[in-house]
Amino acid sequence: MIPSALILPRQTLSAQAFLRLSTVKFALQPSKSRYLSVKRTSGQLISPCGLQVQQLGCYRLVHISSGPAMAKSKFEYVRQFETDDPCLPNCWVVVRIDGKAFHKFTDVHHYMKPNDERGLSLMTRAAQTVMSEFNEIVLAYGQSDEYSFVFHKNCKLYNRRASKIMTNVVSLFASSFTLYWPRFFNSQELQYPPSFDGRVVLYPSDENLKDYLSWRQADCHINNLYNTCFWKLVQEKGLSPNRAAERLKGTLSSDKNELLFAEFNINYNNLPELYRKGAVIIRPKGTIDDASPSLDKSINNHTRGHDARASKKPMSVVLHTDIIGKQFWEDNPHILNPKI
Ligand SMILES: Nc1nc2c(ncn2[C@@H]2O[C@H](COP(=O)(O)OP(=O)(O)O)[C@@H](O)[C@H]2O)c(=O)[nH]1
Ligand SMILES: [Mg+2]
Repeated sequence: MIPSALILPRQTLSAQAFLRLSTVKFALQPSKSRYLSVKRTSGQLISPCGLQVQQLGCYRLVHISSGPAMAKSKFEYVRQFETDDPCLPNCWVVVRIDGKAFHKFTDVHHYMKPNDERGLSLMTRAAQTVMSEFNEIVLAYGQSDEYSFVFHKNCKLYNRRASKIMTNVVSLFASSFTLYWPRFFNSQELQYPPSFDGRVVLYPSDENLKDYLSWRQADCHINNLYNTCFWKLVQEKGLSPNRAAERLKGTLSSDKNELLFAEFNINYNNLPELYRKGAVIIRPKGTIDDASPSLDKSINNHTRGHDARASKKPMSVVLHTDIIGKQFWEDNPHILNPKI
């Protein structure tokens, strides 16, 4: 009969001893307890054969190795339900995060309308934290309550597992947003924890990627022009929100530009570029990690991130510039091709 536990006298075990019990491997370390007691794992037969004794001492069980021969519990099969979600090779990986119900969050926290410089700068600070954690990000673009992070098309981060990449980005972004809140809002307290959704989108060509970024910047422009007119009508002309919306219904960009100029003496093109163009974060040439594995597997993630964030190196540059035209890409060819 096989005992459910083996009680071994202390003198029989050693510092380097490995007790091989059937397919289960136990590593032993010194212990103050008098005996080593090895319990039977469920369903596994334990036999004391293979016990190697090199040195006298007293040891306790500290670790069950997880090598290929490791014993499996009867529950192990549930791992088969986990699915892998690798990003297609050779595609740009874009992670976009977006604030959850930020119409309410910005109201509760008294954001300036239509743009709050503190809120937008806080978003960029959180995005910079994400960029300093992941060197594989070649560019980030943000506007309103969203940020897009572009990972190099050859990046090997987390074996390109989409959910692993995306959840790491979104959770670090959210925690950084919360951490840095007081720096931007001073004594105005955070009323509740903000959250963000995240998604991964793959773009197979440079053109597709540029068009994606152009789409987000065009969205920034369209919304900002509309919101600037809307809030001017409400705040300075005293229109109700419904009336202001009526007034702007069906208008073209040129109509809105004209409205701002004629009624408020505002030249839209003179408004801050942060509001009109959003924020583009890029890295200085030579600092993009385009293909190498994201980290030495032996180094723990936290150490890596901590080091990167603690570093004083200028890891990123924030621009408020046009990324729709060719000029930006001609001026910064290293973004798409770090080898240049
Ligand atoms: N007042 C103000 N509101 C902002 C600012 N940035 C973003 N928002 C709000 O955040 C919303 C973001 O849009 P969207 O993600 O579609 O809406 P959500 O589902 O409520 O997060 C905008 O509609 C605004 O209400 C800002 O700088 N100032
Ligand atoms: Mg949102």
